[in-house]
Amino acid sequence: MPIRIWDIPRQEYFYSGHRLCPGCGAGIIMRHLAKALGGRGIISHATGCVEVSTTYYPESSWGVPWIHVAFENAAAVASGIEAAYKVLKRKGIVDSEKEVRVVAVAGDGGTFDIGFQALSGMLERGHDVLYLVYDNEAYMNTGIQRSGSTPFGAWTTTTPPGKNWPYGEWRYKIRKDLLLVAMAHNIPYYATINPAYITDLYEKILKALSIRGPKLIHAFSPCTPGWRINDDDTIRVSRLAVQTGVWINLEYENGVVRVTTPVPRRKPVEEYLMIQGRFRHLDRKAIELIQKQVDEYVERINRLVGREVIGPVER
Ligand SMILES: Cc1ncc(C[n+]2csc(CCOP(=O)(O)OP(=O)(O)O)c2C)c(N)n1
Repeated sequence: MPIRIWDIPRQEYFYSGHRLCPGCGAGIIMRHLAKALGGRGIISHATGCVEVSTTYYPESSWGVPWIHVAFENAAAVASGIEAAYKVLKRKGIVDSEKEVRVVAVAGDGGTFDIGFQALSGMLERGHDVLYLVYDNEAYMNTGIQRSGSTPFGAWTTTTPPGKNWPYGEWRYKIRKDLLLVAMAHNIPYYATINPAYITDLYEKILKALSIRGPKLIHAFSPCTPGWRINDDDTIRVSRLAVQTGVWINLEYENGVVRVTTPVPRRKPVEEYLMIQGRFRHLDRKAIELIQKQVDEYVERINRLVGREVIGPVER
C-alpha cells in the first residue's frame, strides 16, 4: 500500500537551527532522508550548501551519524564505510545482525561533475550504498556557478546573458541524464524525487534503503537565491516542474522504468520558467527551444516506459 502523509514518522533526526535559506528545497529532502534513516545509518556528505549550513562547528543539525568528506569523494568514503562494516561484522567486532545503511549525499556539482568518477566506481563495484544527489542545478554554495546539470537558458554567474550568450548559455544542450547513468551501470534501483510529492519522496528513500546493492536517488531541489524565486515558492516551482514535464518522477528497478507521477496533460513550460528570475531574460524563441527540449525528453521517457504516461501540452 502506498505511503500516506500520516505514515511519515513525526520523530525528527534533522534538527532546526541550521543556516539553510528560508524555503531551501534541500532542507526538505534532508529532513525526510534523516527520518527514513532513523537511527540505523551513517551519512557521508560532500561539501556544498547543505553541508556548510547544517554543521557549523560546534553545532550540528544531524541526529544521525554523519561525516564530512571532500567535495569529490562522498561515494568513495561511503564505499569505504560499507566495506569496513563488512569486515567488522566478519571479525565479530560488530554484531553481524546490526542493520547499517550507508548513505552518500552530494549536490549536483559534487555529483555530475567533480564526484562523478567516485560515483561511477561505487556503482560499478556494487557497494551497498544509497547515493542521494540534491540537484539545485548549479554550484550554489560558492556563488551560483554553472554545473553539468544546469539547464539550458538558466542565468548563473558563469553563464550571464549578454550579447555573446543571449540565453545565458553558449550552446543548446541537454544536461547529463542520471537515469541513463544508472542504467549504464546496471544498478538495482534508481529514482527521481521532488519535494512537492512528499509521500512519493519518502517512499522511494525507504525503498532504496531496503534494497541491497548500489542505489541512486536524484532529487529536484529548488534554490531560492540561485533560481531567484520567493521563499514561499519552492513547492509551487517543484510542482510546476512535474506538471510541465521538466521533471519526471520515476523509478528504475530490475531493468524496468516506471513513472510514479503520471501527467496526462502537461502545462506549457513557460509557466515553470517565468516564475523564476534565472529565466526571466528568455525571449519567445528561447522558450520554444526549451519547450522542444522538454517534449523530446518526455517522448524518450514514454518510449522507455512503453506507453504515454506523460501527455501532450495543453494550451
Ligand atoms: C576539489 C574542490 N573544488 C572546489 C571546491 C570549492 N567548493 C566547495 S562547495 C562548492 C560548490 C558545491 O556545489 P554543489 O555540489 O552543486 O552543491 P551546492 O553548493 O549547490 O549545494 C565548491 C566549488 C572544493 N571544496 N573542492
